[in-house]
Amino acid sequence: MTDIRTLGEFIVEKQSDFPHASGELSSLLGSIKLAAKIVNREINKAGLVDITGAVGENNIQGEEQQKLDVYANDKFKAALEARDQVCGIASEEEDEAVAFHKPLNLNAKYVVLMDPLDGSSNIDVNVSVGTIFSIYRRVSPVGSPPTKEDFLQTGNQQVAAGYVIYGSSTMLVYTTGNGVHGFTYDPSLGSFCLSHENMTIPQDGVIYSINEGNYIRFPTGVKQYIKYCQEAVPEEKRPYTSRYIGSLVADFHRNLLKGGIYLYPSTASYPNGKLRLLYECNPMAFIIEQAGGKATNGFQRILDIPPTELHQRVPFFVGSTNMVEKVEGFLREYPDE
Ligand code: P6P
Repeated sequence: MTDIRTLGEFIVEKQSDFPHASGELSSLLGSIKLAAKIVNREINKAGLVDITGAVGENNIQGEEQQKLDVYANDKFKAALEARDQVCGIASEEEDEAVAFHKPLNLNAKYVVLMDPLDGSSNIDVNVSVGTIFSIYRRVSPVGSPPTKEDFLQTGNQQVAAGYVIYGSSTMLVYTTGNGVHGFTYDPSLGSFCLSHENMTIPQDGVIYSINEGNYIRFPTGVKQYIKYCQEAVPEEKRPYTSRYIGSLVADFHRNLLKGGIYLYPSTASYPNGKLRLLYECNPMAFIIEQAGGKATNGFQRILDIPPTELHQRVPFFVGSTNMVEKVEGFLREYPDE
């Protein structure tokens, strides 16, 4: 008897941890698992088929849409609609929220917000990319289409969140509020197998991830933090190291395993930060808190920020608690007018 525990088995096993578990959330997570396998297959072929070029269109972010962006969005959307647990989705690749209209979907309890392929500009250079998802119970009455309020819920209302990292191996990491669990895809089995149960992030770390090319317009507190990391510490060899992949999921995942902090503060190009609150920061914040870490906008817990619009951006500091609190200290000590 092997000790392999697949994602499907684990979800069902843990179903009793989830209040009012009726199997619907388990089935919803199963649809995400299916779409992840399909997207993983295409990403692995990306270098071989003409699917990595831009489609010549821009998404609402003004970013050139890569074919795989669109492909991933379509596959996750279709998988979520097919399983009848979701009444609608919001996505980085969709200007507006998308309501599902089949009768079974109208009676569904959940909405899903996602970045179907984060870091997609890295695809053509074979750098890891990821899918990020966030799940809420709808607040509007079942039997009707979802409303804006269903999608603009505060992050602390999430019932589940997770990401898929398409890297040297493909992993799915998720939480339903009972710890963080990681599953590694085994293509020979076609299954995600439990590889990292109860993931926790070290309280401290030596890795900081930030695009220092934006340094000139960083908040003073962030500049002070970088200086703190780089200062030679006489009694110690240089304790910190800078690691920035340019793909949130990849930087986040490494820091979750090893300890570290990812910083995307306000910059000249992104005065409110670049990352989106609803489908990047909130899910990653839920995961990191469940793993014992911290996520703020520099002054406020990410999960407590009330959303105002679907694609809003926030400054984002996420990772080992001691490191995030160090940055918060510098931001308080060196306030910018
Ligand atoms: P920059 C990818 O577009 C992304 O949203 C994150 O995955 C990544 O960490 C960040 O933006 C990279 O942004 O401005 O450093 O290229």
